[in-house]
Amino acid sequence: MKYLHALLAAAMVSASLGAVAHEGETHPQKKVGPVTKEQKDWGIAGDAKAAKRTVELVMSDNMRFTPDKIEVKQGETVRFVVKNSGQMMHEIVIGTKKTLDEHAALMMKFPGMEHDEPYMSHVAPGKVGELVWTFNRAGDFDFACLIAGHYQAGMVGKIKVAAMVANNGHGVGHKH
Ligand SMILES: [Cu+2]
Repeated sequence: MKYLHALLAAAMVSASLGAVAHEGETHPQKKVGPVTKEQKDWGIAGDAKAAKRTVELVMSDNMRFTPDKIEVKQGETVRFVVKNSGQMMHEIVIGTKKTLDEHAALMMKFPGMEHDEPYMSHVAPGKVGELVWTFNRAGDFDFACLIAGHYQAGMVGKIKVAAMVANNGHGVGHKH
């Protein structure tokens, strides 16, 4: 605060001297937490405004997602609306099989571990959670509930991201 006051005072002094060169500097922009958009192998955090498609999922105490298979096109931003129909906490975490395996192992070791990233949503019983994700990379990905024991009980699903078709036929990976 002291620093800010000093800044403002300095700004006012220079303003009164008619020497304000950079107006913006008198209003230091506070960083208001939009999520950091970090490119992951399975995509990047999306903007709700850009989401043209909503996928509804249900998580239940029988350790299943419904549906458990989702197909999207590369570049598509999807808004996931995730309902927890059970009596216990569930979550959805998107990733690759490898990252989810690793993360699940950590959750078994540290069940109380707090985690929160733009590619996951924790949903209390009876509640609905949301997450918006842009699938800008093609491939086969997974989503899972990583709460200790749930992943191991098979609470997983698949996301297939179909590669964008290139006009000239080049630059598209081989099909499996
Ligand atoms: Cu669960």
